[in-house]
Amino acid sequence: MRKTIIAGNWKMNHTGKDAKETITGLVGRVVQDVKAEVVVAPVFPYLPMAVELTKGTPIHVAAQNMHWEESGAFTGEVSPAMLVDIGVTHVIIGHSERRTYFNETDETVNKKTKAALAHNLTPIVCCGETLEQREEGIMQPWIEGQIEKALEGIGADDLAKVVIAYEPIWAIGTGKTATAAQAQEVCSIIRKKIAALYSADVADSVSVLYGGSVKGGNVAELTGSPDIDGGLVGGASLKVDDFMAIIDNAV
Ligand code: G2H
Repeated sequence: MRKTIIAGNWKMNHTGKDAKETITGLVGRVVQDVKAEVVVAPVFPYLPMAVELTKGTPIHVAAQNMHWEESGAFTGEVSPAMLVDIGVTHVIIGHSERRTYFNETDETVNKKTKAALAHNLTPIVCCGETLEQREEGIMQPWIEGQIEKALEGIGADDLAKVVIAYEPIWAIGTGKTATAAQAQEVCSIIRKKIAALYSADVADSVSVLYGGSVKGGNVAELTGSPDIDGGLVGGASLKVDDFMAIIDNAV
């Protein structure tokens, strides 16, 4: 049985005071027997604070990015070992904003995914198509290609630890949510691709999330779809009430 995962991607938002208030608010409300696995991804400077505040709670802390190398002359980068060292458990990899603005490629996504697994960090690997690609009718091969390249060289044993997030680029921060049917269609394409690359059993063990304007009002329909196991939430994860509505309504 795959677990429901609700992950909040704060992007480059919240300075220390707001980060502390938001996490403290969540800690007070996310109960031990919460149905979903709850993850928050603040910016790098506040990760240690997030880890400290969530100790002993069911809330996990993710980084929004990392480098794949262990250490060395990589100015501005953070290694997987450093994230593990401070108690981070998850890492978002290949978000479309990183692909668009910071030259993240399928190759770097693959290297980062392998490095995360090697360090026992849960990679949340993002994929998604642009509106143009959808309108040109190439969404399916594009998504399948992203999945194949992201997972290249990763063994079946590691797949259950991988989380995939489908985020149609046209639905990110735009207020336009993919319909549950559109999101389900692509999450099913992703699962079938994993089944073709590995096996049906392996595909069945991988959590596939939907991201793109997820809210308390649409999360139940989205996560009620057979191949959608949770949400990667941006804007609506910044306020405790909004994020709690998503956590509480996820199925
Ligand atoms: C998609 C999502 C979180 P938002 O990027 O990763 O953001 O919910 O603001 O569309």
